[in-house]
Formats: sequence, C-alpha cells, structure tokens
Amino acid sequence: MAYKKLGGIYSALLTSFDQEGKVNENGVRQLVRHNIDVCKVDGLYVGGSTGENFLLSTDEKKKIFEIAKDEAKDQVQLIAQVGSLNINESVELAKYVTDLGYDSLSAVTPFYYKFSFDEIKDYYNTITAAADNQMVVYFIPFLTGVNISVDQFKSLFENEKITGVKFTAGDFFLLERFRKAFPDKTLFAGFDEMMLPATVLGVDGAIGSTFNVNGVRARQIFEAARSGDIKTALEVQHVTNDFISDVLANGLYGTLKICLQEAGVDAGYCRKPMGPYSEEMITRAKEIYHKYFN
Ligand code: MN9
Repeated sequence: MAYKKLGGIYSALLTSFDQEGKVNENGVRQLVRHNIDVCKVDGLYVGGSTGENFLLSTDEKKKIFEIAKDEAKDQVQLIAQVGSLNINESVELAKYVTDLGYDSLSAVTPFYYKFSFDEIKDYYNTITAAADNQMVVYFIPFLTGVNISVDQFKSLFENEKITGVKFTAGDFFLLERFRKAFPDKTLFAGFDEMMLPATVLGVDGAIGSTFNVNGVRARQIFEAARSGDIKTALEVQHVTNDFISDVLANGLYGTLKICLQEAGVDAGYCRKPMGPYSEEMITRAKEIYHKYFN
C-alpha cells in the first residue's frame, strides 16, 4: 500500500506537565492548537525528545498520542515517535497510533547499549511488522551515539515501509550523500539552527522543537531557500539563530514553555529529572520572548 507523502514544517510537540509532573491534558491541547493556528505548521511530531517522551510511561505516551490526534483531527499530518529500548512497548505503540490514524511512525535508533547494525535493522523490521504504517527513522547521533552510513541506510530501506529519515545531525556531507542516493525518500532536517543549509541540500521538510514558538520564521526560511532566495533565507536564519542561541543558553524546553506561557498557552513545566524553573530563568525567558515576538 502507498503511504501519504510527508513533508513541510513540523513542530516536535512539547508536553505540558503540571508542577507535580503529571501530563496536563488541557495544556497539551493548547500546544496543539497554538502550533496549528498560530505557527501554521504542516505537521506535528509527537512523542519525540522535545515531548520528554523518554521520561514517560506507556500509558502516558498513549494518552498524549490520543490527545494530539483528537485535537488536531486531520488538520495537519501526524508522526508518532514510538521508539523505545523496550521493543514490546514500541510494537504496542506502533499498533496503537496506527489505529488512531497517525500518518506515520517514527522510532529513534536504539541507544545506550552498543547495538550492532543487524540488531538496529531487526528493531526497525520488528516495529514496522506490527502495523500497516510507514516509518521515519529518527537519526540523532549526538544523543544516541548511533551513526548510520549511506550503505546501512540502503540496507534499512530494503524494508519498503521505511520511507524517510529525521536527520538530526550537522554532517552535511552525509546529508548530501543521502539525498543523492535516495531521492525518493522523505528527508527531514532535525536541527532548526541548520535549516537553511539543509534546505539548500534538498530536504523535504524540517521537524523542530523551536517551531513551537518560532514556526512562522521556520517556514520563511524553508520557502525562501527552496525558491532560491538565499539572501532572505539567511536574514531570517540569522534572527532565528539569535533566538535559538538565547533559548539554548537559558535551558531549551523550559524556555520554550515559558515563552509559550507568555503567548497565552498553558505549556506548563518540565518533568523530573528536568529541573524546576528558577526565578532568573523565568525572567530571562520572558525577555527572550519579547525580544523576538511582539
Ligand atoms: O527535534 C530537536 N532536537 C532535540 C529536534 O530537541 C534534541 C531540535 O529541534 C533541537 O531542539 C533544536 C535546538 O538545538 O534544533
């Protein structure tokens, strides 16, 4: 069966927690609405690093997948990140989100243990066998320690359900080699601060944490670069990267959430082991928001 072609600007959806670390359903709904109505994204990547997914129980993951789908309906494309070191959980979630109507699965490369490539390949084949859905490989070597070569991607793509990659790496040689070798696969840029060069090299879209706040500029960069207007794309990338530098220096997910609170979205808190917000951090996050957005 042919799956829906993915692409465009996707926010990696944040998760809103209350101060005790419980998932805040209403906050998650507001985050979805803000991304669709204000940031005008083409899609949402649910259950990724940005969603603090690796800190959640299976039931919490399911609840978030369900809330996001219920709120977004069919207004934007939806990718569910189901990867986990517990492969039985991944299989269960793959079935669950496919039944919910998600347009694609994604799974982080299995991390922590030094898995062989054959083990990694078997992981993807096991997850994709569980559901009639496509799979976007979540490639993020700086957090997982897992690298994949062009030849190894070719081997993964023997499984036709694997239709794309979320490429969160600064290796533009590999990105270019990938684009040339697999023109029909869906390639998403994963580092928001490198979106312009990734777009020039021909990615089909981008998935990012900072788009929850800065989605409008992200689209400007993507569209300008695709149409060859590199000057405009670079101007917007410069402002974007001033914003991203400020956010990273103040704590990535917390600062994005406080910015969203300034925008009237109940983005809540982060979950432990992520720390609470200090007064200083809150003050700085608000300053950052007002520096780049009204
Ligand atoms: O989804 C995100 N990666 C992580 C991709 O959060 C680990 C990126 O959007 C980065 O957060 C962003 C800032 O470095 O590019």
